[in-house]
Amino acid sequence: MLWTLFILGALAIAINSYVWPQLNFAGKFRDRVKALYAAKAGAKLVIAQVVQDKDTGYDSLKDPWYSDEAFRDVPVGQGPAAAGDSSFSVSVKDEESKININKAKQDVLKQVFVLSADADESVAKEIAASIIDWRDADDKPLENGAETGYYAGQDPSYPCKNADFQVLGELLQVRGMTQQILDASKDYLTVYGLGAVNLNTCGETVLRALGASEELARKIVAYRKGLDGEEGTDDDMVFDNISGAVAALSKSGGFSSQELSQVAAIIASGSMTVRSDNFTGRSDGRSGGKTYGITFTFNRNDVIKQWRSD
Ligand SMILES: [Ca+2]
Ligand SMILES: [Ca+2]
Repeated sequence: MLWTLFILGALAIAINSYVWPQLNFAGKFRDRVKALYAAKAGAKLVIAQVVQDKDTGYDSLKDPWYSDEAFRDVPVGQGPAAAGDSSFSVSVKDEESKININKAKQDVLKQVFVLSADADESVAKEIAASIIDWRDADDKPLENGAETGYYAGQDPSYPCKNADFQVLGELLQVRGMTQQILDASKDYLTVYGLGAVNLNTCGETVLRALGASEELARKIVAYRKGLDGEEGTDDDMVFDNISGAVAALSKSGGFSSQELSQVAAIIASGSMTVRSDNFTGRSDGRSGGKTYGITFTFNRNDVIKQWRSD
């Protein structure tokens, strides 16, 4: 009898010290898995929203992938077991709102680093020329640029890639680039797309890097927002055709002839479009105290180009 009590007592201690933490761990693991599936559900929703968006020949922030507010903090699952249990929040941005480092001209690249990272003119020039050298096939350095001849002298040494950038992180291998400049500029840069920037979606910094004055960039974004001053709402002004953009701005009456010719020059250089084909989404799943985040890039044809969880 005494022995039985002793054994039961020992069992209770064992359950407390060993089994209970395991159960708790299992609960945390379960929450983590639920958060993962919530994040995946969010990502699928973002991709479906973009892929199903009817091809109108142009893309803008008025499109549902940007303007649909139902996209924020969506609870997952139905019924009492799942209600309020896990949720996700998502966002998406088109890559054509940014400058493509595989396609952009040298002066555009230089301007991005000056404007976004406050880089010295000479440093920005060095990085811009070295980006062109990094991606071009030849081994002849541009003025201020760098090819294998330069990188061979580094410690450790490495060859110049002489091919397109696969990820923005590769920029850290380019002459003159620093982590600080990359951090400050990366939101304006991309490695995806044909190279033309979408006039409907790009921000002021990108417009300025393409050659617009500070005032003109501000005015274009303000024009796009419409009277309510907000992007992604019904009264937004949308460019449905890049060749009609100057006429549309002119009709609004808010732009000087000098500003209109600035826009015309940027368009004539071939660096602007009204379309977006590549998108980067972010989905954060939550369950219990656990979170799970996914960043993913995909195109209109449902091709996943990058998928990363943190
Ligand atoms: Ca080269
Ligand atoms: Ca608006």
